Amino acid sequence: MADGARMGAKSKRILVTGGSGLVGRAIEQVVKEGAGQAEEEWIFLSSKDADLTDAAETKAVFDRYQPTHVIHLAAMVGGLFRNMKYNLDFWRKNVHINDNVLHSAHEHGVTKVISCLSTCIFPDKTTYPVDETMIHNGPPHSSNFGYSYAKRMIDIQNRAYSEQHGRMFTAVIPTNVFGMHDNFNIEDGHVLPGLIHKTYLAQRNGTSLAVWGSGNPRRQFIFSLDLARLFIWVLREYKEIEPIILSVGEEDEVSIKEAAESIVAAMGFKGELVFDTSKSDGQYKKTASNSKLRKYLPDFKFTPFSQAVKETCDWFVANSDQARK
Ligand code: NAP
Ligand code: GFB
Repeated sequence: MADGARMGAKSKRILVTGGSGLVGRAIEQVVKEGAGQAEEEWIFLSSKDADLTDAAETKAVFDRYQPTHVIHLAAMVGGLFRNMKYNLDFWRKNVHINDNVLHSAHEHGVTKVISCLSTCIFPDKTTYPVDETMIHNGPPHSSNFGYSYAKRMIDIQNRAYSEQHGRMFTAVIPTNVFGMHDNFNIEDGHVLPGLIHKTYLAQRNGTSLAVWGSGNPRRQFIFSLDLARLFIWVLREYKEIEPIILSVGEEDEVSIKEAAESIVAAMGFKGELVFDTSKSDGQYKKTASNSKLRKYLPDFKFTPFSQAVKETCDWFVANSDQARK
């Protein structure tokens, strides 16, 4: 179909790659709750629709939907321990996915693409807080160099598509995300879903809760529904090629120990917390500044951390059978 002019098609067709994941499901929820607009058609993809590491399958899904806008979330994703095991896979899969999606978007004349970096990709040796100008200022932490370099290449590609073809391809840099529909797998997932799952099992089995590492590292956590609302704003209002950090403030940074205690309170766990220091701490901190975001959205309200943790814990307990784990 020339230029995607399908009979009765809405004027804006927004393709969300990685739409079945933590962030994608949050965007789907806020769109359903009214954040969408009449002229918009939203399409949420999973890997069943196309393996985006494959160029032909990527082209086919773009041919099928003829998107005008793309929110590009699809990636090989994982917590510290999965990254430490599979740095090569994180590099290769994500480089292929990103090149296929961005090039298909270019070839299909997509108006705007928003891709996803992460605050864990910043230089390991750096001053704090990190900001958007510092992405390429030095090597990332050794634990996730594969993922980090693959993500950094998105920023390079965005600049190249802008310079050579005038494309509006940009990116956001979320901090650690958590919420409903996360990956609660204890080995491969991130810290909050991992601790929620472990607390659930400790409660059921009457055992202690093993927090990995010292509990001293520090993180800024953003609730997936807040990130989703910010994604919708970026889609509509953000016009820079340069990426923008989407994170709670520096003052909202908590230690892993404090995060574990929030989960314990939310789950009503009465057992013992044990810190397994034989496990890696990973990056001690990656404190990011959200001052660029605040210049645009000074009044945006983040969900209080304890409330977001409680909502996530309640969701997991109610959906533990079908949750990813
Ligand atoms: P997630 O829950 O693991 O979801 C990943 C999504 O990507 C799923 O929809 C998955 O499809 C899809 N996907 C994976 N490999 C694919 C492939 N080969 N072809 C097509 N689709 C594929 O991840 P998430 O936490 O929502 O992350 C979304 C984005 O945010 C990622 O780009 C990630 O790097 C970024 N990010 C996440 C965090 C965080 O803390 N979670 C922090 C910063 C940035 P299936 O469901 O079919 O597997
Ligand atoms: O979310 P997480 O796995 O990844 O957090 P990062 C790891 C930190 O939490 C380490 C501690 O300090 C761990 O010792 N921790 C304590 C646990 N208990 C647990 C647990 O049960 N599970 C896990 N996973 N950690 C990732 C990057 O870094 O951040 C990824 O490697 C990605 O590439 C992600 O960008 C957002 O925050 O350390």
